[in-house]
Amino acid sequence: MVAVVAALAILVPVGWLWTDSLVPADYSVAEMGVPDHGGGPAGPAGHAGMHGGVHTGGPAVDQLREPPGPADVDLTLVARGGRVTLPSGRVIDGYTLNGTTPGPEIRAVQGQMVQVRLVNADVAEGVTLHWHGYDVPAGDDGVAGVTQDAVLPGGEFVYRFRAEQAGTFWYHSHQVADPQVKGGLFGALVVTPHAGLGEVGDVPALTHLYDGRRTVNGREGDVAAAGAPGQRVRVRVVNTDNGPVQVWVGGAPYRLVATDGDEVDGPTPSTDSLAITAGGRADLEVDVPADGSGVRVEIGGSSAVTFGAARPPTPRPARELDPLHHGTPTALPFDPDAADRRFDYVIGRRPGFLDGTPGLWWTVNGAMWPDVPMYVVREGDVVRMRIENGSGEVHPMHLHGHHAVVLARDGVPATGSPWWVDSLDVADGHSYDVAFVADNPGLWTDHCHNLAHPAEGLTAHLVYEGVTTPYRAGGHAHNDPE
Ligand SMILES: [Cu+2]
Repeated sequence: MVAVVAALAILVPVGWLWTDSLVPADYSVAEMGVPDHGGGPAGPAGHAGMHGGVHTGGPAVDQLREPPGPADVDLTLVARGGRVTLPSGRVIDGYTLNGTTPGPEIRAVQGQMVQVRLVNADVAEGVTLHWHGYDVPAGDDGVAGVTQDAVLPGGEFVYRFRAEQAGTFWYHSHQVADPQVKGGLFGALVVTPHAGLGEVGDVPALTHLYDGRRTVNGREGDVAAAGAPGQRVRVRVVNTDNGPVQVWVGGAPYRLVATDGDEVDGPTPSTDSLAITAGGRADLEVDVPADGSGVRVEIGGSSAVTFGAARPPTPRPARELDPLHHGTPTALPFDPDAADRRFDYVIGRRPGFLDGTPGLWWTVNGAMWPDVPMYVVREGDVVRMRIENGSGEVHPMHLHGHHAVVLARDGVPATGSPWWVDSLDVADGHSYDVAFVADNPGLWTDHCHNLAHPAEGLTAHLVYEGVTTPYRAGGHAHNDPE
C-alpha cells in the first residue's frame, strides 16, 4: 500500500506535467505565450479583439508587405535538396539555391527595391527565406508558420523589400531551420551605399561549417581575393554557423568598420582577435601593404582570405577586441533612459517535459516553451531589454526586424561607438542591456541563433499590439520554423 501511494505520488504530478507540456499539432504562435507589456500600457479595457490578454483587430502580418510593382533587383532562387558538390569539390548531403551553396550573392544599392522569387523544386519538408539582420516588412520575414506558410515542392513565394540600409547581411531558410541552414540553404545579402565604396575593394567572406569543415564562400583553406598593393579592402565576414567564430588579421592591422550591417563610429586600427556571433557579421577594413607583402584575414584558424604574396598562417592573438569600448561615442537617435517598456529575457535550463518529451530544456523567464513571454509593444515605443543567461551555454540571441544598441554588459556601460546588433552572444553567467525603437510593426521571432536551441524551445516573440497572423505552426503546410 505504501509503495502504491509512493508510486502515485510520483506518477500523478509527472503525468500532469507531461499532459500540461503537450503542444497542439496545429496552433497560432500569436496565441501562445504569456503576454508581457513591459510596464507599458496593456491597451484599453474591453477592447473588441482580445485573445489571451493580447489585442487582436490590427493588421495581419500578410498585410504588412510592400505592394507589388517594379523591382530594381529581381531574381528567382530555386531550392533543391540532395547530393551537392561544394566549390571546394567536396560532396555533401545538403541543399542548393540555383545549383550552388552558398546560394547566389544578392547585391543591391541602397534605396533599390529588391524582389526575390523563391521556388521550391524538390525540398520535401518545404523552405522559406529569412533576411537575417534586414529590417524587412513583417510579411516578408520568411518565418514558416509565423509570417508565411512553408513553400512546399512546386510552390513559390515572392519577397519584396526596399534596401534602405547599406551593409552586410545574409539570407537563409527559416523552415526546419537547423538542418536546412547547416546543409547550405543560405547566401549573402550585400547592400552598398548610394555613393559606393569608391576605391575600396569589396570582398564578401561567408563562412560555414559543412560537415564540420570550415569554408569561406564554399572553399576550404586559403581563398585568394583581389586587392592590389596599397589598396584598402573591406572584408565582409558573415558567420552562418551555430557557434561563434574568431577572426584576426596577419600582415597588417585592421579596422572594425561595421557590426551586423551598422557602421562603427571612429574605428581604430587593431591587431586583436574578434569574435563574430553566430548569425552576426563584421566588416573589416585592411590596407594591403604597398611593399607587396601579403595579408591574411584568418577565419576560425583553418581558413583565410588572402591578399597579395603568400605568408604563413598567423597564430591567434591572445587579446580580443571588445566592441563595448571600441570607437567613438556618438549620440543615439533615441533616449534609452526614457524607455516605454522594459523587458527581461532570462535564459535558464531545467528538467521537464517539452511537448511530452522529457529532457533538460531551455527556459525563458523560468518557463518552458510554449509558456514563454509574448513581448507586447506599440509602434514608436522605446524598448529596453535585459538579456541574462544562467543556462550553462552561450546563446547568440537574434531579434528579427529590429536593430538594438548595446547599453551595457554585466552592468558595465558601453563607452565606445554605438554598438548595433541583431545577433548578440550572451555567454553563460553574463547579461546585456540593449535598447531599440519599435519601428517595424509585426509579429517577430526573438530567439537563439544556435539553431539547435530554438528547436529545443529557446524562442519567444515580439508582437505589436493588435497584429495577428493567419499562419499556424504545424497545419497543412507542415510549418516548423526552427
Ligand atoms: Cu542558444
